[in-house]
Amino acid sequence: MEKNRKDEQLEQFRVDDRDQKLTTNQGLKVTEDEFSLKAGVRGPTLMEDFHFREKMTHFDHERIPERVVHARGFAAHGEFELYESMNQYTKANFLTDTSKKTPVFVRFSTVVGSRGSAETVRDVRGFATKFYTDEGNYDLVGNNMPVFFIQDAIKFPDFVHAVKPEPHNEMPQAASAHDTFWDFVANNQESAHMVMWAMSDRAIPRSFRMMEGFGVHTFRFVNAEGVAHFVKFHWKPLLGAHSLVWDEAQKISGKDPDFHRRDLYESIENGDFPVYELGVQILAEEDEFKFDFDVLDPTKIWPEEDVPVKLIGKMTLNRNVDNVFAETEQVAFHVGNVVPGIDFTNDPLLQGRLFSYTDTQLIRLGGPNFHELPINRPVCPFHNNQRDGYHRMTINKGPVSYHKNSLANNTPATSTPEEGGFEHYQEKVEGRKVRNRSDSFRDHFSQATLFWNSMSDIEKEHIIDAFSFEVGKVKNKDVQQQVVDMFANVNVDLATKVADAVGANPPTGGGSDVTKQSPALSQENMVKKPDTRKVAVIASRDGDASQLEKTVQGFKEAGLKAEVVSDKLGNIGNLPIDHTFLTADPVLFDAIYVASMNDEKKFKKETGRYVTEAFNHFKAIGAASKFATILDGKEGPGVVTNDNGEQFVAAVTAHRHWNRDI
Ligand code: HDE
Repeated sequence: MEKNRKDEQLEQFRVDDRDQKLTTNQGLKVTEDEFSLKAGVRGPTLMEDFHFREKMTHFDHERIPERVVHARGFAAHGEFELYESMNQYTKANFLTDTSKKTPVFVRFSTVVGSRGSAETVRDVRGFATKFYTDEGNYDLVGNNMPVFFIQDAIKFPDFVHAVKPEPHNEMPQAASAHDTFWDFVANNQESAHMVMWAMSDRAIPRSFRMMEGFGVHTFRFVNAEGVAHFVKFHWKPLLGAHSLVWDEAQKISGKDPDFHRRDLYESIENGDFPVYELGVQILAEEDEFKFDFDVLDPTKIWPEEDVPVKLIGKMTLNRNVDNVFAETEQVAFHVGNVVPGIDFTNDPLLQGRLFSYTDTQLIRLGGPNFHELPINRPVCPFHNNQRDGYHRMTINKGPVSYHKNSLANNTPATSTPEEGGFEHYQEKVEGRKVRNRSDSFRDHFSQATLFWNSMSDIEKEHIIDAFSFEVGKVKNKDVQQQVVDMFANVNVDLATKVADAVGANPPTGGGSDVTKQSPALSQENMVKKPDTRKVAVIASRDGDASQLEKTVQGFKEAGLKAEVVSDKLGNIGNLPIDHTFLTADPVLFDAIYVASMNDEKKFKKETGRYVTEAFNHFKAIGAASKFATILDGKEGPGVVTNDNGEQFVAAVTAHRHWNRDI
């Protein structure tokens, strides 16, 4: 693959230790790396053993603090290509020049869990993109949900303290199903809309490749004439947005805690590059007050049916990192990294984020020079009078490190906007200093109801189940009741069912007169494709090899990823067996197909287990007609017992078959 500018830059820092001599960090060749220097073979280790000291000291200091939120993440490199110039709205170079391919680095993450936690937990997912543009780094630090729990950044530490493991016993890990989170929710009703998203299927994505991304805040586009528009950013995956089911997600946490990173890593290694289209919703400044919500309120969406999403480009992730620590862990995103043509608004959540990101990176990355780390460097030159600090790498020459000066001809010099200098949008601002919130931010429930109204029946059922699980884990009865009463303001049926499930009193008030729906919010309406869906093809080593090869080939041609599962490893004809019943599990596949079986009791039992588990998770299951009895009377949508491969592929493409009596 041709190297892009970022890749070329990173190449200067790559080190390949293979076939090299082992040395100390001073370059001294080492004769021995197994035994420390001792006074006598059975004697004490000597202080002068500099090799031992250096090796151990470095090891002792290997860890840095994990991110205070979004600690568990996984990233990949890629490129962004623009479909059409957006110069009517923005002067950002990477959004106006369609001939450019802008290198990007994207880090996906969960929010709550620590760095080693499982990936398929119920949580928001981070979707942070660094665009290495010719005008500097632009970071779109978004999530897979378009709203947030709070309206003002000053509440972020409180929110995070409430959702993280409780401090007295550090439980539960990577989960919001506990008292302090729900106590926070009940006492901070602005969280209602986001909680609906968090209880929905969006919180358990099937894959990082199958989830949307949102900038959340309202930003500003500013064009060359200085005219501004409000803008919201979206990422739309070409594979559509799809989810796991909760029981499956929990089991995957045990069977493969790396499920999402493995999926992304393997897809990229296989050349199945995930693609996301960049969408923008654009609003003229004079339309700011045209809506029944405040466009600056981060707990509100702009329904796509009211403000259409215009797709303006696509991002392809096509390269895995070489080193997770150097790249994924050391990357430093900042919502304040903008380029000319993109600016902020007065969204109070956005304003607070502008402070937090640099601040946290100063401690996490150990000083003010983290911009020099290879992954964080812009691909364009950078010059200023900042000097020194821990781990400074550049050697800035000359005596001058101040502005203004004559000695260096007053350089580095500032630039006019025409020369590409960033000019803050000259928004008129006036007001009294107040600690308060605008009344236009006070409706917390209408859009939560809009979200509920927009869900299909099965998605509603999942939301009720998620509330019942989470609030069911809450020990404090008052908190449970408060949550029930709060969500009655979203929908009485929802609250009543949750009350019933957790043994609380049904709500006495509540109700909503919002009847509006936004079909774009339901994942049931998303595009569904067979591409890269994983099928476990169960086959026995003594089965018909040529038939198996044909079946697997057929699935592959349809875009599916077929992996052979059997009782033992080895080969069937020319096909290697990928997994055994033990090393894989039905929850790790999108569908199961029984190509052949033998009569051994254990084989049948294991095959039956695979089929039943997949059936219970509403997945496609199929069997060659000869082996259809293993499906044990399971029938209905998504169960294919004839030899028609196309029917099976169609059943997998449907993602899930909810009309099953389970
Ligand atoms: Fe973040 N957030 N955040 N956040 N956020 C961090 O920065 C913060 C918010 C998001 O993969 C931290 O480097 C505040 C919304 C992502 O490296 C920290 C507020 C959205 C990532 C921080 C928010 C996000 C972070 C922790 C409330 C979606 C991971 C480590 C005002 C639009 C980026 C770090 C990565 C990370 C602060 C709310 C997205 C502490 C104060 C809303 C994707 O600085």
